[in-house]
Amino acid sequence: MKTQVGIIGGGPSGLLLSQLLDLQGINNILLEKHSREYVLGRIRAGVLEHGFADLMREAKCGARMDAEGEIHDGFFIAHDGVKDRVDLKGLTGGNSVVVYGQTELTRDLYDARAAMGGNIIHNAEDVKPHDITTDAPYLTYRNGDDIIRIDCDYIIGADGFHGVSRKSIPKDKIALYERVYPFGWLGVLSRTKPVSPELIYAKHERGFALCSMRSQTLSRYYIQVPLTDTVEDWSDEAFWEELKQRLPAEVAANLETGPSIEKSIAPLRSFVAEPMRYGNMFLAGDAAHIVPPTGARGLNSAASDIYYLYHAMLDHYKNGDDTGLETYSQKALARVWKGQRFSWWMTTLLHRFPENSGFDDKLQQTDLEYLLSSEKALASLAENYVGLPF
Ligand code: FAS
Ligand code: PHB
Repeated sequence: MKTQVGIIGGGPSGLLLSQLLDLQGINNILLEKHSREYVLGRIRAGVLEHGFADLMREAKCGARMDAEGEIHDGFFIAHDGVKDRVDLKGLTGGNSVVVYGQTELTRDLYDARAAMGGNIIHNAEDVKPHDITTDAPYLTYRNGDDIIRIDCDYIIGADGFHGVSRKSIPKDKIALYERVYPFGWLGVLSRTKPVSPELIYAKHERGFALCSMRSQTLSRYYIQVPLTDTVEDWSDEAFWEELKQRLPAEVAANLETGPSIEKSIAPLRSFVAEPMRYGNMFLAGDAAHIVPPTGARGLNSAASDIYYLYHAMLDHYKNGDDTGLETYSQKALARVWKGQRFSWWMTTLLHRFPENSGFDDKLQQTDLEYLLSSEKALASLAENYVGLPF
């Protein structure tokens, strides 16, 4: 088979790029190792920057997001028994975020690809990029006993943190930067009314908590847990009790509890691979970078990679201009690192670090008090949270 762009990975990054390119008549084939149902079974992000929402609309995949997603003009920071509102709209001159689950966004992308007859191959086993540094790179994958070859101009590694693309780059050609946090997030999805109309990020001596949602009947909650904890350690009752203890009393009193329909623990790490290009292979999304979800940057950082890659491919195929491709890694990383900084800062501000000294704890509390007392500090938080310009 031959195509212009070969994409590894059918998560949000790969799907969004595939859709945008197809709309411009740029041929692409996407290889996903799992089934569509398996991919849609993952519960992940929930907050979209306004830039990502615009990109979904440009990809003609924004209708359900606009109909069912919720515009949030602010969120709360709970601490010391009270909660303070961060007025995103007021602090950014009118910008907001869209609360819309990654699962639904991915479903919309799959539906749009199917409607356009997009070439998406599921259950593609042993996908491998070949001749990456030549002008004739190609992909292979296994289908039963057959090895299928796909010749392409470019390969996009959108295969997430555990994918094959980044690992196909020689170790002396890539630099890895990482910070692993000494805790994870235990997440619960429940068919309950959200406790608050806007998200609540809670700093508490027992640990961080987050109250989020997917709709007015579907709530998403998280609590910080030690890395040694397993899902089996946490009954629904134990989870709800711990969450209540970390929230201000008036919030806890209104918490509607119910059976968990999904419960999982995600480790937290900051990770960046540089550069995001090797030969004619480009890395995008979690294949190149991971953030702790505190700042809701993960999915949004993937979107900005796709924005840059999409315009670079457009300039190459429509105008014969390769500037975008040549500057992709540098431009994408400039924004990725700003997302890394913000996610690290939000995580450091709001989580309990067991190894902190008394001095560290005092600094952390002072950081929060300064933030909540300074319009300029809040404006900086807000402009990062709604999304810096692409
Ligand atoms: P993805 O990992 O979503 O998709 C990569 C795809 O490539 C997958 O479908 C995988 O099956 C496929 N693949 C992998 N290896 C392959 C191979 N060899 N061949 C073919 N296909 C292959 N972000 C937030 O903003 N907020 C959150 O709360 C949040 N929670 C998260 C919880 C978890 C457990 C995880 C893992 C991530 C979370 N994220 C969160 C980040 C997440 O939303 C990512 O940023 C987002 O999924 C990035 O999308 P992709 O880059 O498409 O990577
Ligand atoms: C979520 O709803 O899953 C969510 C929201 C905001 C975050 C992280 C996760 O910062």
